[in-house]
Amino acid sequence: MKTAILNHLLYTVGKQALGATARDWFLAAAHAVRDRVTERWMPTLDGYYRDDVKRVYYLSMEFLIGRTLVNSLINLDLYDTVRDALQALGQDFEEVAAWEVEAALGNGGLGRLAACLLDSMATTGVAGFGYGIRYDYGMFTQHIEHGWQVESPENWLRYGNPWEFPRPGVIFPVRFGGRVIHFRDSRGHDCTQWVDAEEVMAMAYDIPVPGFGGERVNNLRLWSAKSTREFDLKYFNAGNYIEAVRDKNESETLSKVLYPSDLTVRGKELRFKQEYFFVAASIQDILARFRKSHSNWDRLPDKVAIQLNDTHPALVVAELMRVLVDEHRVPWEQAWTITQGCCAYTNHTLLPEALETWPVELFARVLPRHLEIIYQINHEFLQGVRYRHPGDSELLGRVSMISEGAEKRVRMAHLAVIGSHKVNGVAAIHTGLMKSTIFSDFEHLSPGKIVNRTNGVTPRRWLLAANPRLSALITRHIGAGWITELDQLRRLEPLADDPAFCAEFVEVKRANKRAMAEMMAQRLGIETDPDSLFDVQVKRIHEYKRQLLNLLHVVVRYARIRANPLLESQPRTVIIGGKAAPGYVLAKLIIKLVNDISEVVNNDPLVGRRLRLVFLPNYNVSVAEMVMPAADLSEQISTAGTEASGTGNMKMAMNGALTIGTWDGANVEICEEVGEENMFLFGLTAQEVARYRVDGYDACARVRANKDLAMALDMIASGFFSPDQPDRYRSLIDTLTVGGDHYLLTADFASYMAAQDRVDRAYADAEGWTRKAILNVARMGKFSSDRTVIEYARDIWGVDLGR
Ligand code: 26W
Repeated sequence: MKTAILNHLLYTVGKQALGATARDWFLAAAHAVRDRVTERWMPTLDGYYRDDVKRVYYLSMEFLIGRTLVNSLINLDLYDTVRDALQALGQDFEEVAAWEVEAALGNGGLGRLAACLLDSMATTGVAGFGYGIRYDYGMFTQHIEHGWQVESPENWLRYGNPWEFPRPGVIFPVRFGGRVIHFRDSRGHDCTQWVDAEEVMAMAYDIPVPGFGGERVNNLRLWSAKSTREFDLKYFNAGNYIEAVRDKNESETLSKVLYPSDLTVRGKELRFKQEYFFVAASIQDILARFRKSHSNWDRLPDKVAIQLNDTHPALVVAELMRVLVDEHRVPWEQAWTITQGCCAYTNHTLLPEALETWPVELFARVLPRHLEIIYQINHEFLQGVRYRHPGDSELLGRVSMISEGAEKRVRMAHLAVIGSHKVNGVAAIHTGLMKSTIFSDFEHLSPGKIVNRTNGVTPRRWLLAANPRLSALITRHIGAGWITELDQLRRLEPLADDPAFCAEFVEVKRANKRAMAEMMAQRLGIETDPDSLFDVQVKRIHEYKRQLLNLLHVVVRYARIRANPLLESQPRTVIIGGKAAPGYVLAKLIIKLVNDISEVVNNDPLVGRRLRLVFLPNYNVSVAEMVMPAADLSEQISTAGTEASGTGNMKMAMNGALTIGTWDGANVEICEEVGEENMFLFGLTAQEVARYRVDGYDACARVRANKDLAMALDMIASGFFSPDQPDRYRSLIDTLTVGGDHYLLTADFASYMAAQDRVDRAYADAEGWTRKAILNVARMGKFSSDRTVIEYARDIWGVDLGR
């Protein structure tokens, strides 16, 4: 390994040991590791050809991979080897590893789930291929200036990406615009052609994805936009060199940047083009691979499963139809059976503002042929509905793929549902709500199509790699089988009553908290007490996730200390982290509020060690890897019925945090596993929330009726935390009162405060808390993404894993 690293330092990086920077050492080590990954990658792909296996294609606009070095070392069992080799070369492993820039090609939950599923496919034995976009700029870096979020672009490829293989030979044209012509060919067949379109090229970059144990290495293929040769020549021949290069730039903007907003990207033509860009390239690649060993199109669903990660790749349905019908002359009916047989769609959100629709006008301009195909699919679908439900014209309007109104729009979710053989939600409650709300008509029309696949997270990254202290402790007591069979953690249960084990467990948590406290002191200049309760809420900033509810608790706690300076109070460190979409004004205001409150609280000598509030800047995968193992309390407090699943809830519980949460998303199933006595659940149920919304309720009356709530809101609204601009939070607080409090913070407030009191009391009983924390770890087996993948494989992908 030493020689391998030195060789790469010299021949790949072009440096000598003398004068090599830590980054040079990182690159050299990464290449040495990549060699080992590559050796296992080729045989894996060869084996897939040889055995003609069914391939699973996971299409996602986002892959939030994070850093790769440590994960590869762990999956290949090379961690000690490389650490020792670097040591022998005079380098500190952790310092070198810290130079890796993470691949942040995603916003949050949806992108991170895609990365966890890739790891689990490679580990459990699925021939799984990711397809996505190689954004030049991934998720922005968040800086805090005067308490406000400031975004800066992250040029993550500046020093090269050692994990990727550019494939200049794998390049496909993708067309936009033009028009459609219909004609009859010499044999009298009706034909359709899409002509006069502009062309952009999609070039492949491959990233190997090693499974745990290193036997199998799958592939993640990301597309990058390149201008076409013809494009250049057209202008060049006209003598306009500068124009040619300008246009070249423009066509390459397609893969320039990730839209940094989950939930809404309204009317952004570039985003629409990005979606088609990666869909069209992926379909060409998938079909070319199929055609190497098959000639019968009917066999496609036996060999190809295409999973749509939300509706962002839903154009697959229309594109696959277009290619089969227009280019390969497959009869329409047959093409439709094939398309439905291949596709399945995962829904990740119920929020109406997040359901993608695109104006028909935009379709007509950018993808005219696809619009025709969508109309045709819709026509046939509605005919079937009309036949089964004669006279129900309202039903037709509700299920149509086109929403009528001032502006006609294509409903991408309906395209995805109708074009798929299975549709899934990501937690039991979420799937139930899909069936009873947004997709209730489809549930009646095709019972059994909508199924649940509860999310999971990979225990390799989120326990083994992120929390080496806890994983060593676990392995010492129950062996290493849990790494690939997480249910084995159950064997820890009896140890919850073993004082020696408990003592070790406490020591692990304390060490993780100390490391976290050091980081906060170093990077943020905030001193925190590692013996205080670490209360953590890390996730995107959203009204529905209710970071504001968390802040109300902090304010009440602070006010109580001020009102009674001698009050005994369980010391707390409240940590909040997350990015706001750049255009989401209220979310950015919430970040400023965290910082304003923390400024006051952390500098108030009256408070002493009893309370700290920390905003953790630039929350990303690497930060998460440090935070998850240090959390005591996991805040999962979304309005019931709004968080599809959540996955941070799983990561924290797996690392021994107790959850304070609502009856939402996967919290419900975590409760089923770990037991309600080991969590702090509170608040309205999804049914109650729905009833409140129908009946309407008086938020202002709620505020008047609760002194703590009224006081906290008044302190914030009157400028107590923002003396430099007393009305800064007026608009934010108004959303909770005169604004109607859509996310029901005032309705859940009292119940949340009561749950926080239970937390304090439970934490005061150190032994009782430790027991609960151990039982949380022991009972999280269900939430391995290996289980999730196995469930998808069985009857969505039709892949036999021999289990
Ligand atoms: C159109 C722009 C856009 C971008 C992303 C719309 C919607 C999204 C995602 C659906 C947002 C997202 O990340 N959803 C999260 O998915 C996770 C994985 O299933 C769940 O755990 C989270 O609860 C859900 O919010």
